[in-house]
Amino acid sequence: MAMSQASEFNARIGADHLVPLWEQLHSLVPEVPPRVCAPALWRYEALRPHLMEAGRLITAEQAVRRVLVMENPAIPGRASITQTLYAGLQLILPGEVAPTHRHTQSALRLVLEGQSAFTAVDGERIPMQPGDFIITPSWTWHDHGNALQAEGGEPVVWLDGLDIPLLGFLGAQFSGNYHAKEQPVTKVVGSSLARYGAGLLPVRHRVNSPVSPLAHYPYARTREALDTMLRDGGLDDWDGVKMRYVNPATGGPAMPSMATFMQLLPKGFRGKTYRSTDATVYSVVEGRGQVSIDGQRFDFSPRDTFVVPSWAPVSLCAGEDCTLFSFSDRPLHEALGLLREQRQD
Ligand code: 1HN
Repeated sequence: MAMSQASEFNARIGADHLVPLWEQLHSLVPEVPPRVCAPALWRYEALRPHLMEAGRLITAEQAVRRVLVMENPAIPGRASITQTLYAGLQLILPGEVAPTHRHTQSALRLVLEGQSAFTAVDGERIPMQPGDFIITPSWTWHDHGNALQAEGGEPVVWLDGLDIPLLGFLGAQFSGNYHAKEQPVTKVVGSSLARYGAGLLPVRHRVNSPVSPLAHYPYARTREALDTMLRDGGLDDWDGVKMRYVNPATGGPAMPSMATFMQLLPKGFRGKTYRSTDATVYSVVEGRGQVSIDGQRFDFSPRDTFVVPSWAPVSLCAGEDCTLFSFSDRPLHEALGLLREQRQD
C-alpha cells in the first residue's frame, strides 16, 4: 500500500473510530515488557524537609491526608510509582487527626519514623512503631491520630502503598466519609495480633476472605525471624534472607492486590541479579547499601524509597546489615498465571 493511500485510508476509517491493527501490532504485544516506568530512588534526607514544610503549610485535617506522592519520573501526573501502584510519604504531627474515611483501594503502611501515632482500622487502634507493617484493607474505615506534644507526641512519618492506578484502570473506585472525625474504638489494643498473630486462630474462625484478619505485623518480630533464619542457613544468593508477609488463615498475601516482603542483607552481601514481571517498590528500613537497577546504580540509606520496574534486572549489595521492605502487585500476576521470574547466575 502506498503511503498516501494508507494515510487517506486511515483518515477515512478514523472518522468511524477505527484504526488499522497492523500499524501497532508490535507495540500491543511486545516481546518483553516495555520500559514504561523508570528506575528511581527518593532519598529520605532530601524528601523529609519538604514533608516537614508541608506540615507547616497545611494541617492533616485540612489535607485529609498530608502526603507527598512519589511519582515515577517516566509517568508524571498519574500519581503512580509503577503502572499499577501508588506510593507516598505521610506526615502526622502531634495532636493531629486524619479523619475517618474508607475506599475500595487497599492501603499498606510501613512506619518510617516516630513512635507516638496510631492508625485505627475498623474499630481497632494500632500503635505504629518504626518498621511496623500495617494493612488497611479495601473498604475498611480508617483514621490516623497522634499523641499531644505534652504527652510525648512527635512527628510520625510512614510510607503508604495503595493500588490506586490499578483500581482506576478497573473502574472500581468508591469512597465515603464517616460521619465523625474519629471512629469509635470497639476493640482492645493488640486485638488483631492476639487473635491472628500468635500462631493461633480463634477456634471457629472460618476463612471466607482473601484479606488477612491480622492487621499489624510488628517489626520487632519480623526482625527477629530474619535474624534467626540467617543464623539457620537461610541466606539466598539473590535475595539474602527474604520473607513474605502472609494472611495467617490462608498463607496468601495480606491483601489480594499487593504482596509485601521483608529481607535481610548481611553486611558485605553482594546479591546476584534477578528480575520479575512484578514492578516492585522498596523501602529501606535499616542499613546502607547499593542497588543496581537495569544497569543504573543507586546508593541507599535508611528510609529511602526505590522502585524496580517490571522485568528490570536488579541486584542488591549491603555495606552494613540491611533490612528492606518491599511491595508489588505480585498476587495479580500469580492469579492470572503471568508471574515470570529469572535468577541469573
Ligand atoms: C488514603 O486514604 C491514605 O488513609 C493515604 O492514610 C493515602 C492516597 C490516595 C487516596 C487515599 C490514608 C491515600 C489515601
